[in-house]
Amino acid sequence: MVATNNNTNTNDTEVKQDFISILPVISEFTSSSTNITEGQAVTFTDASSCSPDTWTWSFQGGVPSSFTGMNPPAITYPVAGVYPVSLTVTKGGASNTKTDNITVISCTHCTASYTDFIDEYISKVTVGTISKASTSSSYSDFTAISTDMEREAQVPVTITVTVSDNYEEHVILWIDWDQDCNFEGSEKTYLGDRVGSGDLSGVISVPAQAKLGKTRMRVAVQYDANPGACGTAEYGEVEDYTVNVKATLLPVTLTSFGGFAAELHNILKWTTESEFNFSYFDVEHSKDGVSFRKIGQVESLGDGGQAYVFHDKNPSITGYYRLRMNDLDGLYEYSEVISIKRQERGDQIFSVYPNPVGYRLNVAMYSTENKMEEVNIINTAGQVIQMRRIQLTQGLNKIDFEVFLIPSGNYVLKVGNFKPIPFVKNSDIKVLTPLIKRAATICWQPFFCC
Ligand SMILES: [Ca+2]
Ligand SMILES: [Ca+2]
Repeated sequence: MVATNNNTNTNDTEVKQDFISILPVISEFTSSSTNITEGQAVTFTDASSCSPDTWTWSFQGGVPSSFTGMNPPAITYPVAGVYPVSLTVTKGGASNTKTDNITVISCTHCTASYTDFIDEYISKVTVGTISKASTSSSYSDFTAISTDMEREAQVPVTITVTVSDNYEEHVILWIDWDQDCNFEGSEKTYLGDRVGSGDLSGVISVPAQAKLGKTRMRVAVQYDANPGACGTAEYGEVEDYTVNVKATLLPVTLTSFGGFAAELHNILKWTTESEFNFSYFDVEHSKDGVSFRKIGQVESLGDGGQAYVFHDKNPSITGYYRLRMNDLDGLYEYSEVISIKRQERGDQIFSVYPNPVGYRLNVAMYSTENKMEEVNIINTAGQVIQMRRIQLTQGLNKIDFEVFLIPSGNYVLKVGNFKPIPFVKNSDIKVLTPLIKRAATICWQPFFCC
C-alpha cells in the first residue's frame, strides 16, 4: 500500500507491506449445541475447507473422547465442566486445528411433594412406552423409566388417578423441553380435572425446538386445585419420569443399497420406499471404512418409491460407500456402509478408439500409480513416428492423440511398459468438422459419459 500526503511544501510517502497467508487446509466444524446439561450429547459436523485427507477429533470429558474420521458419532458429556473440542485436519503433510469449548452444567430440578397422599394418588401413567402402575407416595422418582418422543410429534397420554371418595382432582404434566432444569409454564400440559377415580387423557405436543436427549417429565395430581411443578402441597401426589427427545425421522426409507465393480468403475444402486420433504443424497467414499468423503450428489427424484444409480469413476481397490440422506429441513442420517472390492490389476490399456482412426485416437488405460510415461506411435518398420510424455494418475486415465498427419498404415501404440496395442491409420477418413470435434472431445465413448 502506498499513501501520499501532498501539501504546499512537501510530499510524504509511506509504504506498508503485509502478507496474506494461504493455508492448504482449514479446520472447521459445527456443533448441535455448546451449552448442555450433564448426560446430554452433542453432535459435531465437519465443515473444513480444501478437502482434507484426515480428520482427528479430541473430546476432553466426552464419551467417546476421540474419533478419527470426518463426522464423529454423538458425544455424551456425563460430568459438569467446560471441555475443549479440537479438530485437526491434514492434507499433503500440512495440518490445521480448530478448538472450541462445550459447557456442561449440572441439572437439579426443584423438589415437589404432598403431605397427604392417601385419599388421591397417581395409580398409572401411560405414555409412549411407559406404562407404569404405582401405589401412593409423597413423591416417586421413576426417572429410570423412559420413553422416546420425536420432535413435532403428538403423543397421547393417560393418567389414571385413584380417589377414595368423590373428590375433584386436577392433573398437570410438565416436560423440561429446553433442558434448563426448570419447568416453565410453556412446558405444561394440562390434562383436566375429574371427580373420583378414573382416567384423564390428553395429547403432548413435542416442540420442534425441543432439545435432543433425555429430560425430565413430572406428573402431579392435586385435590381441588391445579398442582404446581415445585414445592410442597397438602393433598395429592407427584411422580417423575424421563423422556428421550429424538430428531424427527427423515422422510425417506431406503429399501435397498448395494453396488458392484464394473470394468472401469464401481456402480452403486439403491431404492427408496417413500420420500416426502426429501432433498438429496450425498454419496460418500472411504478407503478404510472410517474416513469418508463426499464424491457425488444425487437429487431426489420426487415423492414415492424411486430407484437411483451412481457411478464412481475413480474407484479404489477396496472402496467403502455410504449415503448421507438430507431432507429439506437440513436433517440427515446415514445409510449402512457397503464395500466393493475390485480385482488388483497391473498397468493396462483397455481400448483405443476409433480403430481404424482418421483424425484423433483415444486411449483408455489403467495405471497402478501416479507417474510420467512416454507414449510412442511406432510404424511397422519399428520407427517412432510420434512421441510425447504424459502424466498418469493412479486409476483410470483417458488421453487422446491427433494422428491425422501420419501416413495411412498399421501402427502400434506403446505406453511405457504397458502391453502395446496395434491400430490402423485410415487415410480415407476425413478430418472431422470443428463442431463434431468439439463433441468428440467432450464424449469420445459412451462408456465415459454419464
Ligand atoms: Ca403413584
Ligand atoms: Ca425448562
